[in-house]
Amino acid sequence: MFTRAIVKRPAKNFADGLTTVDFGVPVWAKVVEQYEKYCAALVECGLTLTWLDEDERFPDSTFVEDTAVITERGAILMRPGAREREGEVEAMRPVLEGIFGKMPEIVAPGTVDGGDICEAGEHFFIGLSHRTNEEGARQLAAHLQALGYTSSTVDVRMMTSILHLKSGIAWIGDRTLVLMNEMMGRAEFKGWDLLRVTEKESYAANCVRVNDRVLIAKGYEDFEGDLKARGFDPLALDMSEFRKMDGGLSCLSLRF
Ligand code: CIR
Repeated sequence: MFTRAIVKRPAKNFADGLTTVDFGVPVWAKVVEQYEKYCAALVECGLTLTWLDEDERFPDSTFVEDTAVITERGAILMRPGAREREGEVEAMRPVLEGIFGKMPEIVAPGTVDGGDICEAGEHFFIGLSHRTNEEGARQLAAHLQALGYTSSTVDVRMMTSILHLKSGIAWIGDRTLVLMNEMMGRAEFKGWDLLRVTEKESYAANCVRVNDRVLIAKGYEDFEGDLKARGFDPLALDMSEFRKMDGGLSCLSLRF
């Protein structure tokens, strides 16, 4: 059960952030509208929100998930792999310290983006990506082990279709992992109950279980139907403007 989430409003220069996709420039009015609906959805799921001020120094800083990993047993500060985003952690630090006290953190030369970390109950999948390096993954695995969790790595560096591990997978409870088609058959997920997302609905793989609901991107009807067929209760949100900046549902909040 989650009771809280930390969110950070998009800055006016959101469109100046990093992106690898070519879906056009985000339309500011739509960014604001979609963001408000996203936050309202978290509240609808029962969460109390902590708002951080927007920060134009970091156009990607609304994607708060990349700055920390929060577990039931404590939080860990990340060290984002894009130089432009490194400074974002400093705004998050006092907020998390106020809640969790002093935290372990990833230090140089390690880098880890929270978007590469998929919690699955007692186990964590750590994506090795162009943002998360082997040293960062090693440090994080040690911090998680100290908290009593197991972890394993999933190398996605050869994949051009995703930025982070969680662009392609999500844990939605018990032994169930949502997996983009391209990752089906990978040995790392053997023994898990897999819910496949078809090639054409790939973006929908970044979904978020929040208490009784599963937040999903709007417009992916096959996936929505598959979730319902398994007894889940999806809540669909338009993510078009965040997708333009390589963002998804999980990136926009830290839930705990
Ligand atoms: C970036 O490239 O860092 C941002 N434009 C998108 C970050 C998305 N974060 C996430 O998936 N956790």
